[in-house]
Amino acid sequence: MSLETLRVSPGYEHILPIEYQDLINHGPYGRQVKVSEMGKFKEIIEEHPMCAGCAMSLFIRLTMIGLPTPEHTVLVGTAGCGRLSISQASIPFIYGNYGDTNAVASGLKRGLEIRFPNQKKDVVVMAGDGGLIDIGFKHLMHAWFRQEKFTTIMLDNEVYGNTGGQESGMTQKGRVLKMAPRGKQVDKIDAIGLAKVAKVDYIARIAPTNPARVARTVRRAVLVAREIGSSYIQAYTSCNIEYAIPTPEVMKDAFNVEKERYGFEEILSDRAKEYLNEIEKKDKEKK
Ligand SMILES: Cc1ncc(C[n+]2csc(CCOP(=O)(O)OP(=O)(O)O)c2C)c(N)n1
Ligand code: SF4
Repeated sequence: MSLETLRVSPGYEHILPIEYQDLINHGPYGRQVKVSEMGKFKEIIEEHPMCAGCAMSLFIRLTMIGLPTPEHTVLVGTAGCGRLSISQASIPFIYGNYGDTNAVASGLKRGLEIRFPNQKKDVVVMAGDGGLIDIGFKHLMHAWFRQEKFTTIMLDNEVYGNTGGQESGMTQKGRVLKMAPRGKQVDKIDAIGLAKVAKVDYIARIAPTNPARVARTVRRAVLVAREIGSSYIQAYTSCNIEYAIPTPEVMKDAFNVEKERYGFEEILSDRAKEYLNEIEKKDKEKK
């Protein structure tokens, strides 16, 4: 997809739905939108079938705002709750088999580089903790070791939400779930630590408590993956159903978890730091 393929051809305006025209004329394609402007532009994702109040759906919505060039982005997802909304976005979406996302994204990014030598295309994987750290573990790690240039976002709700509450490698030790009635026997996997071992160029841990920070983190991760190497965001996105969090308490839970054990952390390689400094300096000069 590109801006040119999205634009309405002259003379066809009257037959295209107003929703589409709105997206092209007042959406985030071709310009960087801000979280503070939410409600004033047409969003890339507006409707989805995820549970009401789900923090994961909020995080995904903010991710769409952070993408630096949505018109040149391809999203890769898989089975799990997140794909229910990611597949509704006005961005090409590829459904990898459960566990295969990071192998699919590796090939996709390489293919796009050959097909579009003059236009950078961003590839972003968004998948659950089960999809990435359990069944997708080998593809996740190998893509990192190969320094593949795409972004992986783990929607870490610390459970298999979509299939009714099995424990994942990211579930905390001791947590009792519908399908882990004895409580998890082993520790949560240190995926951030694994990313460090694999020398991932940009690593962030985040909870959806600060919308502008989510968008900025996504932007930085995608920019690093565009030019430098792999990037990884691990996002706490609670499952109100499986953890029985009443909908009005979802944000309170996010703040508590952030304070206790999910504080914002950003780890950059020297080359990623240098690259982002340059871009952000230019952005400031433009303002
Ligand atoms: C190869 C394969 N194995 C198992 C499944 C069944 N399955 C669908 S979603 C899911 C769990 C999703 O959990 P997670 O990846 O953590 O995402 P969440 O739903 O919690 O967001 C499983 C096991 C599948 N679709 N494909
Ligand atoms: S089951 Fe949990 S993670 Fe899935 S949509 Fe519902 S609240 Fe969100």
